[in-house]
Formats: sequence, structure tokens, C-alpha cells
Amino acid sequence: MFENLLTRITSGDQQALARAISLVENEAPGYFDWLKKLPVTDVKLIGITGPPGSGKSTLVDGLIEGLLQKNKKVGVLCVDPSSPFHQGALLGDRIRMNEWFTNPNVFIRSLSSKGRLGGLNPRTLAISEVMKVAGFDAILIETVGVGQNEVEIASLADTTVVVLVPESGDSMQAIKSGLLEVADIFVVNKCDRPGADIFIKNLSSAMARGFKKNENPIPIVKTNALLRKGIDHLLSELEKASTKEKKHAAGNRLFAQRAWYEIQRYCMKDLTVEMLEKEIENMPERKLNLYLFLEKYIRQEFK
Ligand SMILES: Nc1nc2c(ncn2[C@@H]2O[C@H](COP(=O)(O)OP(=O)(O)OP(=O)(O)O)[C@@H](O)[C@H]2O)c(=O)[nH]1
Ligand SMILES: [Mg+2]
Repeated sequence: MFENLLTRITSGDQQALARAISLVENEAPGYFDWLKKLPVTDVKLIGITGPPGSGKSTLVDGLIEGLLQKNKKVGVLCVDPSSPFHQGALLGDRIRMNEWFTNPNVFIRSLSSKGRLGGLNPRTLAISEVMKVAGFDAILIETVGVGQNEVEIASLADTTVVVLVPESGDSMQAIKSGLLEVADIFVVNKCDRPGADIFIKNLSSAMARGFKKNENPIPIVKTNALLRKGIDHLLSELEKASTKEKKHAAGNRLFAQRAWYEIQRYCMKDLTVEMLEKEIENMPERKLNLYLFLEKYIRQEFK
């Protein structure tokens, strides 16, 4: 079933990519062994998360546009329980999205989460690993930051962008769901609305009071996604975040968190992220395939 798929995906065949994603999503026989063969790449996952309706899809649309202008290839994964990328309200004011579906430099995939606990597709992480070998310059993952599960998956991206709007209700919700803690970059979208500057001021002072343990202040980018204002600023912050030399330990931590996330979904082992981190630290190989590493932890019936 997986025959030739990897070669085709790495040569940029989007049909092959779509097929592989479906196979992994449905856990087709042999999917785990196939995941173990994926080459390790440096492509960064950019998570876009935030409360429902904060403008994530509109922002992703703007980012696609901006990246295409820079001759980049973009992959988008949308894990959205309420409004899949290509349906519903989307088509009204964001007609461009239709255009992207026929653009060879853009690949968009919606992951269904229907009927699943926590509103997340359990194979989201694996599917993002598949997308990483397809030759994209950037991979964007949109998730709604409503509950612990959604926030957790957002935190597994290399760079997590938290999209807020200048409305107090939303910021309260963001605080409650732990969204603020996972942010590498804040976007304050809908800046055409009143109260945007006050909101930004409050956010900066909350940061200064240290709601997140971080030596460097987290950048705040002001946008109006509809009018494409602030997109360039966001792209440059994303660029900075990706070129910033991640400390070796931070990289291991992220890998351990991803591994732990996958393990605990499939069998409850008495493992902690710290134990996995220590194991990774002691391994000679620097560039690890996630699923090769996971193999011994996942019971046969789940592979
Ligand atoms: N005024 C204003 N409206 C915006 C802006 N950005 C997005 N919107 C509108 O806000 C609504 C929600 O935008 P989406 O991009 O669908 O938001 P979302 O966060 O993806 O929504 P969900 O995926 O359903 O959580 C749409 O009607 C957009 O047109 C903005 O900067 N200003
Ligand atoms: Mg959306």
C-alpha cells in the first residue's frame, strides 16, 4: 500500500502526499513501519492556535499569500473541529482559499475530528511528520485552542503562534485554557476593533509580571488579517524564531514531549517527559526519527 509513496512524496507529488496522509490517518496496515522510514528533516512546524473565530484561517490565508510572494512552498494542516478549512463561512470573505487548492506550491489538508474525544485527530502529529518530508519551506498547522488537548498539540509545534483578539472574554478564555503559556509569538488580530492598543498594553504588562517563565519577552504582532496588515511583520518574527539557534536541550525537550504525547495516547506507561529526555540525551544519534524511537514503547496491536 505504501509502495513508492515516499519517493513520490519527496519529489513533490501532492497526490502521493494526500494518499499517505489518508493511510496514516486510517492506520492502514504497515503505517507504523512506514513512519519509521521517514527521513528526518529540518522543516519547522508552525502552530497557529487561538480561541474560535479569532481569525486563524484568515491569518493562515494571509501567510500563504506572503510566503508564495517569497517563492516558498507551503503546507497547511487544519485540525479544526468546527469549521473545516474549505467549508462554511470561509468562502464568504476569503475567496482566495479556493485559489490555493489549485496552486502547485500550496498543499492544504483538513483533518476530520468528528466524534473524537477532545476534538482532535489522534494522528495529527504523525501526519505532520509525513508533511515534513514533502519539500515545503513552511508547514502551518491551525488548531482551535479551546481545551487542554488542543493546546497540547499546539505546543508540539516548533513555533507556536497564539492568535488573540482585543476582547476581554477571549483573553480570559485563553488564560483559562493555558494558551498563553505555549506561545512563542502572540498575534493580536482584528486590530481594526476598538481597544486593540489597550489590550496589547495589558498583554505586555501581564508578560512583564511573568505569567510565563521566559528570559526573552514574547513578540507581539498586531494584525488585521482581513486587510493583510501586519502579515509581513509576522513573517519576519517567524523567520527569526526559526533561525534562532534552538538550544540543544530545548530541541531534546520538544522531541521528548512529542514522543510522550504519542506514547500516552496508545498505552499508559509510567513514563514522564523527563525520563524520555534523559534517554534522548544519552543517545549518540542527533537526528532521530520519532517513530523509530517510539517503537519499543508502543504495543504491537497499535502499530
Ligand atoms: N474585523 C476583522 N475581522 C476579521 C479579521 N480577521 C478575521 N476576521 C473575521 O473573523 C471571522 C472569523 O475568522 P476565521 O479566520 O474564520 O477565524 P478562525 O479563528 O479560523 O475561526 P475557527 O476556525 O472557527 O475557530 C471571519 O468572519 C473573518 O472575516 C480582522 O483582522 N478584522
Ligand atoms: Mg479556522
